[in-house]
Formats: sequence, structure tokens, C-alpha cells
Amino acid sequence: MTDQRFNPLAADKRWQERWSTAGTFEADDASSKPRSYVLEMFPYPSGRIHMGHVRNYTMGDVLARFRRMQGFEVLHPMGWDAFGMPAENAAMEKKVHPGEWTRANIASMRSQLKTLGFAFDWSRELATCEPDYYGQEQALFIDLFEGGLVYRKESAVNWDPVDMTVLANEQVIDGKGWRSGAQVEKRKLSQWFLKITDFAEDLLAGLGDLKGWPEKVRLMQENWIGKSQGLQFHFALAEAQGDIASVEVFSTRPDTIFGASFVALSADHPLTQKLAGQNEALAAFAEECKAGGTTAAELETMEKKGFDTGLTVTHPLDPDWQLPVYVANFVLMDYGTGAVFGVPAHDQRDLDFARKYGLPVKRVVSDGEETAAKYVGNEAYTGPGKIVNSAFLDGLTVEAAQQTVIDRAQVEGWGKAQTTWRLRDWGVSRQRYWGTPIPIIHCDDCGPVPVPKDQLPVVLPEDIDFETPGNPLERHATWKHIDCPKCGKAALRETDTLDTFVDSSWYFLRFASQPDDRPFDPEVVKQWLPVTQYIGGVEHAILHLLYARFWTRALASIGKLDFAEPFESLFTQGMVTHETYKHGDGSWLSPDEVEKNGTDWTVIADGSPVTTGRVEKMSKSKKNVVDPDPIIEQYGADAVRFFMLSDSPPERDLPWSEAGIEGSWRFVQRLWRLFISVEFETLENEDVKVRRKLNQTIKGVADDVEALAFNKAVAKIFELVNLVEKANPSADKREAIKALARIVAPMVPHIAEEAWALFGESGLIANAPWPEVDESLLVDDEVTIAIQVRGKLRDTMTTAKGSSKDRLEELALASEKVQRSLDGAAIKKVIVVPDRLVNIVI
Ligand code: ANZ
Ligand code: ZN
Repeated sequence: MTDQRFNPLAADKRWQERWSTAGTFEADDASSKPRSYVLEMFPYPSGRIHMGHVRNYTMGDVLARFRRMQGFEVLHPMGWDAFGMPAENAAMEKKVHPGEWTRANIASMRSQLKTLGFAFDWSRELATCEPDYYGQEQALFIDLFEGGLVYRKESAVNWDPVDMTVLANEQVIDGKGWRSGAQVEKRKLSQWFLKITDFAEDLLAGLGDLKGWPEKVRLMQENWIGKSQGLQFHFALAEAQGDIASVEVFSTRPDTIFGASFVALSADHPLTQKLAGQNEALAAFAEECKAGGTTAAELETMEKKGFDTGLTVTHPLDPDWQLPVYVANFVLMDYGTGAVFGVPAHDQRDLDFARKYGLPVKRVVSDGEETAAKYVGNEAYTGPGKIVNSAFLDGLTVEAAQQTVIDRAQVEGWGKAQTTWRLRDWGVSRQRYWGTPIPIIHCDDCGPVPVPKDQLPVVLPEDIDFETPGNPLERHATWKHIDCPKCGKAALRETDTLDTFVDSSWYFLRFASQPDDRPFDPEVVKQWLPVTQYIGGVEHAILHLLYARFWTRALASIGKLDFAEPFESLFTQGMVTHETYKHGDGSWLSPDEVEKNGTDWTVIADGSPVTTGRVEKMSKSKKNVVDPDPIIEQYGADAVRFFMLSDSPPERDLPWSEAGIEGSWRFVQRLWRLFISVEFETLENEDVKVRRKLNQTIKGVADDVEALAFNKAVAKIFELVNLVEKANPSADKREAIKALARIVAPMVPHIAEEAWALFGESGLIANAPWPEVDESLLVDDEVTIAIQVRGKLRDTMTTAKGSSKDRLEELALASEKVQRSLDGAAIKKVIVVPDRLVNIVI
């Protein structure tokens, strides 16, 4: 006797074990089928799976399973982005070894993922913290080093004095370390860099070919790369300062050169430093500038401040024109030349600055209305227009004037056309333990020498001390002492480890091919890559994706790969959100600490009142997190998966709700009741309506899943189920129920396998083909046809789809409205467009 209720507790496990023992989802490198590589961004093993993971991996899973059913050999792997700070913090706070902490997290997250029945090829699982992964990364690093794409340079870094580490600009918030909250200092350190700027032009151009990427992500990458074309030229100092006789500036707006009002230097500019040596007030001002933010956003919003150096420079196009030289806090040293000329009328920062220091503001671009040189107001005009008040440039467009000034500068030799990039080389050195050791040995005689490949991996030492802050590798008694591989003299290992973004810049290659003796086999990689569909959070839109694109190109440039773009299509999914709850004292409460009584929320423990807050991304800090584990236990994997797909478009946020998951649970049970009803008495009657709907659903769901429009696919499944439930028994109804199991299989695979077995099918539904579509049944049976008389709409009629021209003409002429409008006139001709219109010409 079949159970009247679907029992996920038993079914989920049963099928998960079957898939695992059968190796159902292990990708075959030697397959002759077409390939599809479906990849979700691999997780950081923080400890527990959260709903965001569940949503992300469910989407990828549906696509992977669907593609398998469509006849593809699918690679759908899973692994762990396992290096990084949290493991070290755990080591410091809880006194566990980072490796132990990480591996325990991986184990529990792996078993959590398994309870969701994801079709992962677990045989390819990898963790970046294991020597068999990071050792191969070290080999690649050495290849890039030998290929001239790695170098070492002294550079100013953001130093967090509490965490004792270098921070990326993004990790500095209001001048403080993102984690420690300590005031960040600027320090000079020798660091390793990857030459991503060599590929700036190509990374930018490549964006144009990424048709399968969201426009907004491409735009974000474009802005990050930040190509600017303009003029680089110099202003001669009225009085040379030692060996400095002029100030070099970069401008994208040379057309505004006659609107110049001042020259501004960065606090780190060599001239600033020279002057600061003799001027204490200036030195203090420069220090103050350095303590401020460095991100573009911070520069945009902070108050503009300057220091008048008292020096002047001569305008390049007018020897009688002197401009003052300031040091200003909004000029960056590492962009352009570290100095600018200010044009207040046409640049907002310059205008704020000029108004504050009473500098001239002269209009040189006219919007077509106002042409006077005197500029009023506090809003700069940055739009298009004609040049005014600018001698030989007057009357030209902005673009034409730019070219004219560039040409003149080049001819007269005071400047040249210049392209500037916002993108900087990638500093990969981290003064941390839990990362890939940089495989370099420093020898006093030979300089930096790569570790010979046969001595890889350079393995992290296990016996480390986290009691004192700083880099444990640096402090370890013996680890760094090693003989130089070149000359044999005593030397020192590099004690910096690689930025964890390096680990995630090539893992998709290692998934495709993982030999023991090298990072990957390019021939095998070529068969799988580029990744057909990559899915992940938009928070990785810039750095991770840019670095991965760079690594692929860098490896291609040294002959290790023969393609440039790693991800053919990219999808960025929305977040899982939840209402927030607050106690009277302002502290956050978690959803399972509160309950609803009528319309009010109260604390379960003591009945005290709760205020509900906004629906926000689930996060530990706001305590609005719902742990997937108990939910899976209660409702089963299929209901959870189904809910993740049904309620919102995948790119939008999904508000978690109890009602939503319950709805999914009920739907799973409805499916079950349909499946077990399949043994009704065979009736040889037809049900064209059901057959038509079935075929439309097969096609529609396939299209929607292919477009990752899962919520639309779900809606179509609902419609089919509604119709089939109500239909009378028929052969068509039975066929629809059987096909339904395959249609829902990618979304709710456990119940689908159960149904498949129930139908007496041998094998797994996971291996079954997607149901075939009868194209002739896709069209609706009825159409509405317009009837015109001399091109004017007179009536409409609803007829069977595909009716003949003669039949349509006959029906049209039978229309009373048409006859009235013809009013007995002779018909010259009748034009019939089948399924569309009939036009009667008189
Ligand atoms: C004169 C001018 C007039 C400018 C005008 C803009 C508008 P993008 O497009 O982002 O590359 N600039 C150059 N180097 C800078 C630095 N190190 N720190 C801060 N600002 C700098 O911006 C290029 C423009 O940013 C340059 O063009 C320069 O100001 C400024 F109506 O020169 B412009
Ligand atoms: Zn040596």
C-alpha cells in the first residue's frame, strides 16, 4: 500500500544514498555528450549553511539537473574557499587551530548540503586550505613569476595596528579598520604584486563580449578598471624649487584649460614633501590629509580642504597668467600624476574648493544660454556645450576643443595625449598565517628565488602561536629558515601569504581537472571551460570576478590556457530577507524568540512587547536569521528547495516566511496525491485540454529554467497541476501525471524519484530525459481574428486556430456588423491572413 502522505524523512535519505552509491552526478571527462558546466560560487566555511547558500545552490542545482535531463554531460562541483581571517580569529578567541576549526566547519556544512540533495559531483570536492590545492596554486604563482607577471615593490599600505595586518581600501571605513575599529596607519612595506594592469585594456575590451553577464556587473567592472583619456602636461613654476621646475597634471578636460583657476597637489606629491620640509604648518596639513579616507566615495563626500603654498605657476597658453598652487585633500597621489588644475565652473569639487578659498570662477563651457565669464551659483556645469571665453577655442564643441588643445600641446611640446587607468596592480601579500604561503625564498646574494617546483607544496607549519598579535609565520622558530635553492647559503622564506582572492581566482579550473602532479590538464580544462553558467552574489561583482578574469588571461598569456574568459554567463541572485524584531531595550531578537498574539508580537519567554522592524537581509548582527537545518528536518528538502524558487524572481530578494514554506510543503503533498492517483481505471478517451497544457508546460518550464526564471516555471507547474487535478480520468491525464514527475524533478528531486519508482520505471529519474514536446500542441486552439472593411476594424471573431482562408472569409462575411458596413457595396477582393485578420476591400 502506498503512503497517502509523502514522507521526506525517509525518502530524502534513501535517494541521496542511491545517487551517491551510483555516482549519478560524477561528471565524465571522457563523455561524448555536449558539456555544461554549472557553478555556484563556493562558500566560505564559516560554520553553518545559511538561507542565502540554500537559495544559491538550489538555483544552480535546478539548472544542473535540468541540463542533465536535456542530454548534457554536466559538471556541477562543490568546494570550500577555506583560507581567511575568521579562522585566525577563532584561533585567537577560542584557542583552536585554524585548520581544525575550518575542517570541522567543512564537515558540518558538507553534511548540511547533503541533506538538501544537491546534484554535486562530490568526487571533485576541494578545499583551498589543503596542500594539494594550495601547493598547485604555488606552482601557478611561480609560473606567473617566471612569466614576468609578479613583482615586489615597496608600497604604502593601510596598516591595522590592532590586527597587525594590511587592509584593502575597502576594509578601511572612515579611516578605521573594518574589524578592529582601530585608526588605520599608512606604512611602507615591501609587497608582492600581480601585474593586472598589463591586462587593463583587454579586461575592458573583453566585457563587450560577455553577453551573458548582467549589464550592471559589466558597468561596475568598467568603472573599476576606469579608463580615462586626456592630456598630460606641465605648468612651469614661476620659481623652481630645487630640482622641481614644473608641475605635471593629468586632465580629461583639456578643453577647459582657459577656465583654470588654481593648481592643486596631493599631500604625498614630491613638491608637497619638499615644501613641507621647510614649512611646519604645511607638514601638519599634509599629515592631516593622509589620515583621511582614500576611497573615491570618501573623497567625493568629505569637506574640501587646501593649503596655499604661496607658489605660482604659469599658464601654458598665456605667459602673463599666473595661477596659485595649493595642496588639497581631494587630490590622490596614485592617480594620474598626483596633481590637477582646477576648473571651478565645470567641476564640482573644484567649485567647492574655489568658493571656500575665494578663487576665480570662470565659465568656459556654455550650455547654449549663458555665455558670460562670470559664473554664479554653487553648482558646476558639467554638461555638453560650446566653448566660450577661451581665445582660439571659442565656438568649438567640448570634444573638438579637447582635440585642439591636445594637438597644440603635442606640437608645442608642453603635453601629450595620455590614457590613465583607475585599476592598480594587485597587491597579494598578507601578513597572516591562514593563507597560501608565497613560495619564494629571500637570499642576500641571489635576491628572491622561487621555491623549486619539486619542493612544493610549501606547507604551513602546524605548531604555531596565536598568543601574540602579528604574523605567526614570521615568529615561528624554525619555519622560515631555509637554504637558498640557488647558492645554498642560509636564506629566509617569504612569510607573507597570498590574498585569499588568489585562491578563488582559479578554483573553477581545478574543479574541471585535478591531476596530482600539476595544477590542471589544459586539454581537459578546455573541454569544460568556460563555465556555462556561474551563479553568485552581486557582492562579488567587482573583485572576485575581475581577478578570476585576470588569472585566466594571465595563464593564457604564459601558454597554460587558450581562452580568456572563464565565465560565459553570470547570474547574480537576490538575498534572503526576514523581518527584524526588537526588544524594548533596543536589543535584537531572533524569529524563534518571538511570537505573534493577534496583531501584536511578544517575547515568548516573558510575554514582553516586541517591535517589528524592516525586512532585511538575514544577518547575525540583526538576529533575523532562520537556520535551514530544523526547517529541512520539519518539511524535507523538496519543500525548502521549492520555496527558494517559487516566491520571488531569482534576481530579487526573497522574504522568508513561515507561510511560504508551509505553502510549499502543501504543494509537495498535492503532487504526491496526484502521483499516487495514477492507477485510475484506464479510459481510452482523450482530454485535449490536458494534453495541450502538458505540452505547453514542458516547453514553458524548459524555457524558464534555461533563463533562470524559476518563479515563472513554478507558476506554470501550478497551472498544470490545477488543471490535471480537476480533469476526469483519461489516458491524457495519466500521461500528464507521469510527465509531471519529470518536469518537477530538477526542483523537487526526492519526491520525483519516489514517483518514478512508483510508476514502475527502472533507473533514476535523475537520468531520465526531459519529456519531449509535441510542437503542434503548443498553440492555443482558439484565436481572435480582426475583421476589417477597407482597413477599418468592423468586428472580431473567435475561431479554431489554423482555420482555412475560405472558412475565415465565409465567417467574416457572415458577420452582421460587416454586412451593415458593406451596405450592399460590391466586394473587390478579400485579403485573409490566417489566424490574424480578414480585410474586405470594396
Ligand atoms: C581639469 C578638469 C576640468 C577636470 C573639468 C575635470 C573637469 P577621471 O575621469 O575620473 O579620470 N584628477 C586627475 N588626477 C587626479 C588626482 N590624482 N586626484 C584627484 N583628481 C584628479 O577624472 C579625471 C579628472 O580628475 C581630471 O580632469 C582631473 O580634473 C581630476 F571641468 O582636469 B580634470
Ligand atoms: Zn642564494
